[in-house]
Amino acid sequence: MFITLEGSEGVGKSTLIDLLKDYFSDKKIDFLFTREPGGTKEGQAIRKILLDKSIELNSYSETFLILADRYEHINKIINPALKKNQNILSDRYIDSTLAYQGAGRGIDQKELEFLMNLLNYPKPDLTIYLDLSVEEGLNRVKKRGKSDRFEKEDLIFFEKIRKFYLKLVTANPEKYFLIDASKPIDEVFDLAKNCILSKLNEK
Ligand code: Z5A
Repeated sequence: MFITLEGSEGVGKSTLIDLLKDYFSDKKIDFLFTREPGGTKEGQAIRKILLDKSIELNSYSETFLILADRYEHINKIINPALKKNQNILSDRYIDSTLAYQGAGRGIDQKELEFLMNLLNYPKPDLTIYLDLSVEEGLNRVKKRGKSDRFEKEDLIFFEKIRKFYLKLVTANPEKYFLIDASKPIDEVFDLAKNCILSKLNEK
């Protein structure tokens, strides 16, 4: 089972993943948790460049770095895990590229799809999307302190990203599970956990 988690800044993905890790480990259900960018050693080096506020990147250079990270991730982590029939949950995946580089940076969606198809990537069985107003997400991130290269973007950038995600999720209800991330974290966790368990039972 291949699950991905998506959403804009500060929606609570990392917080939710920590709770899911504890839950599945307690229940002795094997789950591999990984993330993009930075799911591999090579990806961690790429992640440093991507998040470094002092580095100016053209939108295409940013995209190529994201795709290099993903290629490493697919070949070194995701495909081997799927081959072993392991459950895997990735914090961000292809939809992040369509949302951030496509809707956010303005790269044509067809171009992005062409580039991503070169990666021959496995498709997720389920994507959980955490939805939150841009203002609330950025406020949460601000409280946490220090921002990265993406978080210094303006409100309009993140509004475009959220609008894109919502369009994608509404158009494909069979693939996506939307959670209102303004709910208390224990409710968000229950909704995500129950959705994953029912998907696991289906398989
Ligand atoms: N990126 C891209 O552009 N294209 C791509 O294809 C990919 C990625 C794959 C990765 O950075 C960046 O890469 C990302 C997009 C870009 N943009 N940025 N920035 P990252 O992994 O460091 O950042 P992130 O994925 O956006 O995660 P984040 O900023 O760390 O947010 P989060 O993990 O969703 O939130 P959190 O840390 O769990 O929570 C934030 C705060 O809110 C924290 O203080 C929590 O205690 C609090 N919180 C969490 N849940 C709740 C609830 N339910 N209520 C109240 N407070 C809460």
